[in-house]
Amino acid sequence: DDGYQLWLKYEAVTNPTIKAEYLKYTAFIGQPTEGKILQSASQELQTGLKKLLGKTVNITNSFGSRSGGIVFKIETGADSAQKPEGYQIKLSGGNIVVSSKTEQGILYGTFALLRHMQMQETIKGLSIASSPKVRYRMLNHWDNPDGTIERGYAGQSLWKWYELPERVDPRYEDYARANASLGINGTVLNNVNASARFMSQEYIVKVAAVANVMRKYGIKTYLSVYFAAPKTLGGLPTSDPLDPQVRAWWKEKVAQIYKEIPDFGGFLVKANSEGEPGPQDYGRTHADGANMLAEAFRPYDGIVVWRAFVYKADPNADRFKAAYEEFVPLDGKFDPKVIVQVKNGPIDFQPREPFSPLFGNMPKTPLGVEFQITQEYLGFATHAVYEAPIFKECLDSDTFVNGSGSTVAKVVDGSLHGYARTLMAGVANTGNSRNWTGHPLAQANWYAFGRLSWDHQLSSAQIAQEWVALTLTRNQKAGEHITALMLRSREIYVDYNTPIGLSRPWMGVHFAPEPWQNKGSRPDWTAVYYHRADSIGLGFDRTASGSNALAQYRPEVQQQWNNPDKTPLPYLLWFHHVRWDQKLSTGRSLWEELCTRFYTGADSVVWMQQQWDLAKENLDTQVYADVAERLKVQRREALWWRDAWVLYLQTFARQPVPAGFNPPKQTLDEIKRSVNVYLMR
Ligand code: BDP
Repeated sequence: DDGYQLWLKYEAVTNPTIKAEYLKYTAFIGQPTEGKILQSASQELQTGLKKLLGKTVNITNSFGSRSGGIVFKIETGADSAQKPEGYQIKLSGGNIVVSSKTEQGILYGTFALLRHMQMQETIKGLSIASSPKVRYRMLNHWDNPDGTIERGYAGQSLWKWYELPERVDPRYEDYARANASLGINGTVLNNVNASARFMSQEYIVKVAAVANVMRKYGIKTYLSVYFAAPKTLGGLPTSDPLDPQVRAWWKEKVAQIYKEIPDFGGFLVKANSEGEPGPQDYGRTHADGANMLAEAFRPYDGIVVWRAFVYKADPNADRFKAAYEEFVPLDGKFDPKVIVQVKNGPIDFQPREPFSPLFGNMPKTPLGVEFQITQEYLGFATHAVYEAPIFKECLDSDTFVNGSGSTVAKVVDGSLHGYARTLMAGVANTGNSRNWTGHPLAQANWYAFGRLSWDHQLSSAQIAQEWVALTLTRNQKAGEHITALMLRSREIYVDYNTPIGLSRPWMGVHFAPEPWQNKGSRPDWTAVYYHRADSIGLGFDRTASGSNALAQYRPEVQQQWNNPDKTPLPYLLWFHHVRWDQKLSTGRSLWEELCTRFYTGADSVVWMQQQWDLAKENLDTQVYADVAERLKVQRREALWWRDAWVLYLQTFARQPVPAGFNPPKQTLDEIKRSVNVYLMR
């Protein structure tokens, strides 16, 4: 198994009773109209049934009152309370009926039915109904026009711009199938650090060729835009959003795009962030910039997704507070076609962050959440980190804006503030590696993001079990070992990487341990800015005695985190500068607790290896070997992280490694040298 099929392997059904049940409904596939998306659904069903049951089932338009088949039914408005993309699957008139108000809903229902069959579940009394909780369920590709991927660890970009539009790689269709099977309905093809070339006619026709494939699977295509394109591409003297010429240029541009891509999704914008141009270059606000683009979309269905990932190079500021400070004053000022996209945490996709204080504090502006699926800070493609618990931790966090139970999920799905447009975005981890994601287990993160974007109430465990059964093995015991490994993997990673609320958004490669890094072109691009280690202690004081970032949260949230004695350990160093000898709730001092985490975290990778080995007999040999080898790398790198942190922090704490743990064999200088190798050109 080379991993190419992802969770769409459709392995033959082995349970004879179940197989007999399914076979009763294989006389035909009833597809009532010729719609393109319905055709995709029929084809997928035909492919799936052939592999699951070994039988080719014919697709027919004229099935009248025949029974014994699987039938698609488009419901007319009145007879269903479902959202347009929702579906129902039930037994009726001797058929399995998949119904929805839209073709897209039928496609999602078809994938749900196939999932049900892959899991070998009975269809007696079958009745499944499901609707997406969020409207825009989107992948963000950070893919560059030259084929590289920013923070991508699975090879080169899937999009072959130099071959398009004439040659359309068949892989685009498999990409679309995989996403549609999860309910993902949008994809942004290019990096948020955008190239203006995507706004040229040359590239628009290339994008249109990709969009033609996506459309068959209900996926809309979006582009990231370079805010200064009116100047660089259009030759205008300015890109000022209030300049009439600039506004006219964007209107014209959007019209040009819709000519080639009638269902174009919209724009994603990173502006005035990390050196990207934006409205502030002209003394205008984020709202001015976003609203100008929204105006260009007025005649169309498309939207503008404006990112809130901003922080200024101010040596005295706490980067944590930046997005809130810039965006909260703009609440209510955005055009209804704008969604503001907020990273899950206030800084930058760390292994653990508190939820962003923007959630709940912009009741008049639809806020979408942005998760990072690609493992920029999670060990690239060599560490196994199952991310559903990271996504869930944010979604389940209580903002308390409208009293208790005001979770981030309720902000994002619109139920708290009544947003009409709701969005969940994930920065993709795909590339042209044969198995799509580099690390075979990283496929589960794409899967989990997609499933949660449809239904954020699914549990991490349920999603893991599902993914394992569809992708790796249906053997129950083996599945239990693998899901156990997956479910603990994030905490294990945090323990050896950033325990007790440490963070690590330093420069360099985001791969190697560099807690000593103290030089950068700005203070918040150093490691020492974040951990604040000194002879007294460790951590960033964000209470009133420090940056007071905590004040951006509701009082109930502040209460959870403002007292260092009561702050849960996972968040402690996010909010407090704690003395090395301070006794923690575990009975250990901060220094002892840190060492304990670093050591047990790194040693737990051995436990992960054992779990994987216990599943060996029930795994494909190629997949087994690939993951086993990557776990060896992970073990080596976990020790590297442990030793780097322990030796570096020891220079401040000036205490021995606690009894029971073997002090690192290498010196700090030796580790620094090994890290520097990764930074050489
Ligand atoms: C950071 C990445 C950087 C991205 C940036 C962003 O290091 O490559 O461009 O986020 O989200 O995590 O814009």
